[in-house]
Amino acid sequence: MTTKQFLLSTFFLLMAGWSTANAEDGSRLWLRLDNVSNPTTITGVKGTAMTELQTYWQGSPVVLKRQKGLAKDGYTIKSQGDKIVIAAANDAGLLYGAYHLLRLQQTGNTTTSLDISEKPFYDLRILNHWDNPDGTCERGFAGKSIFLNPNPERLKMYARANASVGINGTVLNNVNAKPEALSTASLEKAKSIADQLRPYGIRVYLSINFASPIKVGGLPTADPLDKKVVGWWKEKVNEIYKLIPDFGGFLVKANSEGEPGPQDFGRTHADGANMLAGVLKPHKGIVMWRAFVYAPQSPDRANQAYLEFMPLDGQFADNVIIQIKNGPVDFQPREPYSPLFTAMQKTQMMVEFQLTQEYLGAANHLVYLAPMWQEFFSFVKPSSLRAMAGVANIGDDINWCGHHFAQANWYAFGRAAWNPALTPKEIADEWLAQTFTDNPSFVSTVSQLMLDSREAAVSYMMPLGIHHIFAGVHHYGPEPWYSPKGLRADWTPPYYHKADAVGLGFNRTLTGSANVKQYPEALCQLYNDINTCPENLLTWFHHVPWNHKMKSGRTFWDELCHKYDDGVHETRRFLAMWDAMQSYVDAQRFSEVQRKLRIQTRDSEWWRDACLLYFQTFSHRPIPQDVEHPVHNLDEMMNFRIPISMYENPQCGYNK
Ligand code: GCW
Repeated sequence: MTTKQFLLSTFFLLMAGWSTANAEDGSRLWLRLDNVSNPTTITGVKGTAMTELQTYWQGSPVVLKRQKGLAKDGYTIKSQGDKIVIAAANDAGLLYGAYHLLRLQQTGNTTTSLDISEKPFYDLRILNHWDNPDGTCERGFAGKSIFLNPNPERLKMYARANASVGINGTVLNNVNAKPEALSTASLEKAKSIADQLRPYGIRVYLSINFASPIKVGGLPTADPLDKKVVGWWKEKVNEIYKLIPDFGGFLVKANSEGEPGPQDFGRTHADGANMLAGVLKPHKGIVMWRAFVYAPQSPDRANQAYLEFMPLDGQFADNVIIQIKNGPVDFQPREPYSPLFTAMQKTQMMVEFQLTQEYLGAANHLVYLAPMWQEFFSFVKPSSLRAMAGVANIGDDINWCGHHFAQANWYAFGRAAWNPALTPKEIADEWLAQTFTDNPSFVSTVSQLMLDSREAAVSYMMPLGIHHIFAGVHHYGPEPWYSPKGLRADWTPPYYHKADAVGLGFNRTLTGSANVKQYPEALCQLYNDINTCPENLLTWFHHVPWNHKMKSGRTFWDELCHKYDDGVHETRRFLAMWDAMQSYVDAQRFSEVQRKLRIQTRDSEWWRDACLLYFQTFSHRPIPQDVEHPVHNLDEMMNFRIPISMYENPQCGYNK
C-alpha cells in the first residue's frame, strides 16, 4: 500500500445478534468484535491496521497517518472534524492505535472528542512458549502446542490477540531447548510462523541449546571461546536470518537444571552470552540470558542467582539482557522480589513472569496475576528494567488457556508490559467488559473477585511466606511431606519449610543463610528482624516458633490455621459471587467457569487440611475452635496421587 493516508468509510452494524449465534466457547478471547464488513486484503502491518478497522470499526471514518517525532510503537488518536486521525511513527504504532480504538468501542467508551497519546513503556514485550518439538508444553495446561501443526486461522487469532495488547515478540520453543530447534527443518517451520506473525508486528525468537555446536554441528566442543564454535554459530545465525530477516534473537537457559552452558567448558555466563551476542549483533539480534540457576548442593537456593551473576555485573555486551524470574526461587504464589534486580547496576535486565499457573492451580484455579506483578513493581522500579517476558499459558484448547479466566493473565501481561502503571483493576475491568459484558454490576463484582483471587490462593496454599510445598513432578496439589529417597534436597518441600518441634520456615537472616544481605540495607534490616519482617514473608526469612506472637495477638500456629481457613472461605465466596452472575453470562462459559470454581473450592480444602494436619505433627497444637476443622484424613491425603505429567492439566483436583 503506497498511499500515505487511507480514508475508511463509516460502517453500520448489519448483523446485530451475530455474536449470540456463535458458540460461546471462549475461542474469540477478548476480541469479540462484530464483523461489519469484509475488507479487501491489504498486506503489511499498516494493512493489518486497515483491515482490522474496516472489519470491526463502527464509528466515524479513520485516517491512518505516519508522523515523525512520535515514539516507536506509540500513537496519537485525535478527533478532527468528522474524522478520527491515528498518527504513529511506524506501522506497528498505527496497528496499536487501531486496536486502542476498537477497545474503546468494545468497552462502551466514548469515541468522540478523542485526544489520546500513548507509547509503550518497554520496547520488548515478549511471550516465552515452553513448547517442545513433540507438541507437549512444559507446564502447559491448555493442550498441545499451537505451533505443532500451526493452523493458519488459529495463528491469525493468536497474532491478533497479541497485537491487540501490544505484545511484539514470541519465543517459539521451550527454554529446555532441544538441539533440533536449530535444525534446518525446524528453522523452516519457524520461518513459516514468522511470516504469519509479521503482519501483526510480532517478531519471533528461539530458545537454543548451548551444546548445539556439538549436537547439531558435530563439533567436539561448544566452548564459547573456541573459534570453530563461534564460526558454527555465525553460520547458523546467517542461515536463520536468510529465512527470517527480522529474527529477534535467542533466549538461553544455561547451566541450570541439567542444561548445558559455558561453565561446562570452564567459561562464565558472560563468556557464553557475549559470544552469542557478538554473532547476532550484525543482524541487530539480542540475547536474553536467563539467571534461573541453582546447584543441588547449595544450602540456600534463593542465594544462588545473585552469587553467580553479581560478579559479572557490567561484563555483558550491550545486546544481552539478563532475564530474571520475579522471585529468587521459582514462581511461587508469593516470593519477595529477586534481589538481583536492585543489586545489578551495570547490566540490562528484564523480568520473567509466569502466566502459566505452574504453582497456582494450573488451569483449574482462577488466579488473576496482575496484583502479583504490581506487588513486584512496588519493589523494583519499572524503569530499571529493559523488558518484560511472560511464560505463556496458551495451547490448542478451544479456549486457548484451559480456563476462561486464564485468558485474563495473557491479556494483563500485554497491557502491563505496555504500561506497568495500569492498575490491576483497570486491566481487569477492560478485559471483563470485552470478554463478557460491560454491564457495570457484572464488571464490578467479577473484577473484585479477580483482584482478591491471588491473595486467596496464597492463603489456601502457602500463607505467611511458606513456599515450594507442592506435589512432586506436576506441582499441582499439596505435598509438604514429599521427600523421596535420593532426590536432590532442593526439589523437596522439607528443604523449604523446615518444620520441626520449634517452628516453621527457612532462616535466611544473618544468623542463617544471610539471604537478607542481598537486599538493600533498609530491606535487609526490615527482613532480618522477626518483629519487623512483613508477616506475609515471615517464614520465607525466619524459622518462626509455633508460639511466636503475631500482630493479631494470636500465636503463629493459630494464625497459620486462620490463614488457611480464610483461603477456603474465599474460594467459597468466589463461587457464590460467580453463581450470582448467571444472568449476565452465556450458558456455556458460565457453567465451565462454575465447574472450575467448584474444583478450586474443593482443592482449597485439600490444601488447608493437608498442610495443617501435616504441620500439626510438628507443632502438636490444636486447631483453634473458631476455624473450620479438617474434613480429610492425613493418611488418605498422603496416599492420594494425581497421575499426570508436567505437560497436563488435572481433570479435577482432589477427588477422594
Ligand atoms: O519452574 C521450573 C519448572 C521447570 C522449568 C524451569 C525453568 C522450563 O518447574 O519446568 O523449565 O522452572 O524456568 O527453567
